[in-house]
Amino acid sequence: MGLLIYLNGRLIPEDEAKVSVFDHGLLYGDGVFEGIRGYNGRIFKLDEHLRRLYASAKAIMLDVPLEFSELKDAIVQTVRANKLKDSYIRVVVTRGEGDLGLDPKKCRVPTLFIIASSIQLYPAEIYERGLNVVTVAVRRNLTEAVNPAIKSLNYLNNIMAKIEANSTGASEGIMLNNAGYVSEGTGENIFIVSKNSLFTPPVTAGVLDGITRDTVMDLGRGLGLEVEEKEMTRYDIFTADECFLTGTAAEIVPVVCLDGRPIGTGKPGEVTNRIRKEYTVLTMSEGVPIYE
Ligand code: PXG
Repeated sequence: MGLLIYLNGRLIPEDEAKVSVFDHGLLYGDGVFEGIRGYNGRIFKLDEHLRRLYASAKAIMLDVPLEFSELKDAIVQTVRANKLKDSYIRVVVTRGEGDLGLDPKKCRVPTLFIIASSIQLYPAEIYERGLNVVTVAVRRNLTEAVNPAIKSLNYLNNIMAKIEANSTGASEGIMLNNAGYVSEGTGENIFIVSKNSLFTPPVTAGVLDGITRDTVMDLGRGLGLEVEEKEMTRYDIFTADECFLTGTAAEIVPVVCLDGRPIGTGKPGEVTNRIRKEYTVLTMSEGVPIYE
C-alpha cells in the first residue's frame, strides 16, 4: 500500500500527490526543506528542525503557509496516518506555482508538502569499518551568494561534489570553502577529535547549522571533551586522532581515510564510538510522541 502524503492541507494517496510543472520549486529550486527522523514512535528534534525551516524560509523571503504549531501538528498527523514507528520525514515548502519567469511575485500561494516514509538504514559495516572520503575540487557556495546555512531546494553545489566523490569511488566528498578551509560533506557536517578536544568548522565557514552537529557538540561536552568551532584545513584532518560525519539520515559515521591517507589508527575511534552510543540512547528516549 502506498503512503499518505500531506499536500497543501490535505492527506492524500501518493499517486494523487502531484505538484504543477509551473511550481518554482521545480523550475528554479526556489524553496526550502527539512529532513527529520522519527525513532521508536517519537519525532527527534522536531522543534529544532522546524526553527531551521522557518529561518531558511525567512532568509529567502518565503512565507511558510502554516504557523509553527500547525506545521508541527501536520507533521505528527502525517506520520501517524502512515502508522510509522521509525520514519524519515521530508518537509518541503516551495514558492508555489508561477509562470515561466523567475520573479517570485508571480507565485501567489506557496506549496507545502510532507512525506513521511520509512528509513533506509545505512549498512552496519559502514559504521564498523568507517568511510573513505576525498576532498573534491568543487568549492562550497559562498556565504555571500546562497548561504549554505539556508537549507534550500537548490542542492546542485552538493550534488556536483557528490558526483565528483562518486567518480573516484569514495563514499563521500569533503568540500572546502572558497578560502580553502574545510566546510562539510555533501549532506553531513564534519568533526575531528584531537587529544581531548572535538573540533568542527564554524557556520561562517559555509556549513549548514546541523541539528546532529549541535546534538554532538552537547554530547561531547557531557563526555568532558573540549568542544570548539574552529576553521580547519586538510592538515588538521590528516593529523587528527579521529574524524566523523554527522547528519540526520547518516547519524554519526566514522571517517577513517581522507585522500588515501589513514586518519589516526585507520579504524573508527574510541571517542567516535562513545558518541555514537550516546546518540543512540538519546534518539530512543527523546522526542515528540506520535501516538499519545
Ligand atoms: N550539511 C548539509 C549540506 C546537509 O544537507 C547536514 C549537513 C546535516 O544536518 P542535520 O541537521 O541533518 O544534522 C545536511 C542534512 C540525504 C540528505 O538524503 C541529507 C541531508 C539533507 C538532504 C538529504 O542524504 N542532510
